[in-house]
Amino acid sequence: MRPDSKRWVFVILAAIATLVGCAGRGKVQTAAPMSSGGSIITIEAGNYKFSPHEIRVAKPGLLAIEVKNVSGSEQNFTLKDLHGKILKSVYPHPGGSVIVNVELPEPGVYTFYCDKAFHSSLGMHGQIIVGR
Ligand SMILES: [Cu+2]
Repeated sequence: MRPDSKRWVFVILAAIATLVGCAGRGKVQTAAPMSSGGSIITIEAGNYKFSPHEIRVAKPGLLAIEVKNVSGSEQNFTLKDLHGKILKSVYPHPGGSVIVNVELPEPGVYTFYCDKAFHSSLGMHGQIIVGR
């Protein structure tokens, strides 16, 4: 396959993944690769949910996350490593956003949630799936 057609296969697969993701309770999105080598994604913190709630990252490395608070109240974004240790915890104000730069050193499922009382149990949580 020519490099060009490989690229199109990827774009089409990504589009299908996005469509399938939209059918669920939330959104699944793949982090965009940056020329510097890491990946970037924007996560919206709404009322008791994160969107996307599932993020796919192609491989281990730096992930830049913009956490946008689109709700009318205070929210939190806490990210844990594969062993349950907190990597980052930030509080974007209503209408504001915070950039979180985090190193995800190995493949696996990293979980995130909002630490405000009851928010996580009401659905305000998600995961970042890092591939090999
Ligand atoms: Cu919250």
